[in-house]
Amino acid sequence: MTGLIGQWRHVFKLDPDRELSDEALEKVCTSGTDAILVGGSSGVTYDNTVDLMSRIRRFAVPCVLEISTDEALVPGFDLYFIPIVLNTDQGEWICGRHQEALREAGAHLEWDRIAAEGYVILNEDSTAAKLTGARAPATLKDLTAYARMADRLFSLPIFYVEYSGTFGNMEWVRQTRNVLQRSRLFYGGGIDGPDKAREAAQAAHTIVVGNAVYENLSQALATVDAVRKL
Ligand code: 1GP
Repeated sequence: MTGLIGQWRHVFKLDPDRELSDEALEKVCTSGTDAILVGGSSGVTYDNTVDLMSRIRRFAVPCVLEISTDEALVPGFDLYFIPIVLNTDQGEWICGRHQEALREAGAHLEWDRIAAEGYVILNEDSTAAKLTGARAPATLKDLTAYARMADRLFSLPIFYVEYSGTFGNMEWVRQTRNVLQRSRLFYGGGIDGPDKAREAAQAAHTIVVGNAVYENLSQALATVDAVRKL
């Protein structure tokens, strides 16, 4: 199942803590995107995660939970992504919380449905950066060092370049993708329509569109086609 990730070019990220009408959700799920990623940095609970999952489940699109809190570890998703923040010195976000969760649930997990994501958060003003104490890499060399760490040292299936809320430096993204041998580069942040989607998809393996779904749905939906036509 995790092998599928290698084919993905476009993903929508939906936040269980934000409102989305049934009509909007249907458009997102039937848009032709490769998967729906469910996750958020704040306000994610078991109840709002179950609720969103069951609404997405009415459609055939693969549905993935990005686990941000073990309180919201809801069964029934196709895949589970576990973020590991590489650019923080707060150990709880690297392996502390993960170890605690595995102490309780580790013996019962379906490991072929689980993939770790090595995150580097570049927008220090984002909720995710503030929460995890992430410090943005100052240079491309710093960023590619994290990429090699994810790819070679830890063999992580996903290296996630996270600019959440702001559009990043695509030249950095492209050069970072080029150092990866096994990890898939996911790029997320500030993709608000087809032009940025195209630019980001030329730099990254997989692009993630989040906020635009809530801010401007038609522009968000247009990102799918923009990537397909590349
Ligand atoms: C957030 O990378 C995703 O985790 C998407 O970012 O919300 O800025 O699209 P945006």
